[in-house]
Amino acid sequence: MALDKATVQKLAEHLDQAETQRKEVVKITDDHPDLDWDDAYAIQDALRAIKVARGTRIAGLKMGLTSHAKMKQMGVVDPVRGFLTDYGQVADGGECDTAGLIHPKVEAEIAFVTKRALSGPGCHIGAVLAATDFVVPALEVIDSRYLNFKFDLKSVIADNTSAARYVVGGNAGDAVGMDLKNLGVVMEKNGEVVATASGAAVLGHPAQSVAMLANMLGARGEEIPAGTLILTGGVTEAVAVAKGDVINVRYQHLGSVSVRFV
Ligand code: OOG
Ligand code: MG
Repeated sequence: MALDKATVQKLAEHLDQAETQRKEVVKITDDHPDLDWDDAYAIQDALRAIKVARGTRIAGLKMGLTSHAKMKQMGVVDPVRGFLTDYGQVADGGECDTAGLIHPKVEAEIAFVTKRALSGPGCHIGAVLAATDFVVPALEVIDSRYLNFKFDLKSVIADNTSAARYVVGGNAGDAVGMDLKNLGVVMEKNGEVVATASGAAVLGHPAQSVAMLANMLGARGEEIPAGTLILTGGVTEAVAVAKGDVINVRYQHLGSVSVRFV
């Protein structure tokens, strides 16, 4: 760790305020260039603790930057992990209020729900499939707290990987019987197709993203508990949205998920 505890806490409060007051801030590595990976996750942990102390419940976990489309779009090369909140949840077919967001973008994601705990190191696709209760279609609304959505990997980890809102569809599928690599995904914005992909876009197989999460947590002596919802990361580039836009994502075998921005 390059930062002391007080600085970690101060940066977490700074990012929490950027979110709650809906104001963009410069990426934190500008002022703290030697911030390391442990610092970045320590700030995310402190951010989580601030929210939990305020009454927020953690509703799941997420992986981000797991597809080449996303890595290329953001100019980074490694996946990252974050957490989902109760207040981030938007009902399928519901409205997402842009008044609470800075510059939202939407990602189509395949989500897993575990029925058994998963731990690493050594977690692999086989272990993930065996521990999965079901997969569900989802979409994530990301909203970086950083100016113009520009950041480096450490800054975005501290900012809880741009997590803001998410929608989970109710058409659950069996992870074992389904060809998740070839699962087609079509994203439509206001009725027009804006992005297409298949499940393999996420690390070759979306279950690999869950395995990577278990291994990342395992390195800290933590695990993915049973009953956890996990967003595995956008299969396509994120699409910018504004008030009035409607996003509908169609998933082969899993139905569709939609949201209207108001
Ligand atoms: C970071 C979060 C990426 C995903 O699904 O790839 C993410 C960002 O691009 O702002 O959630
Ligand atoms: Mg995402």
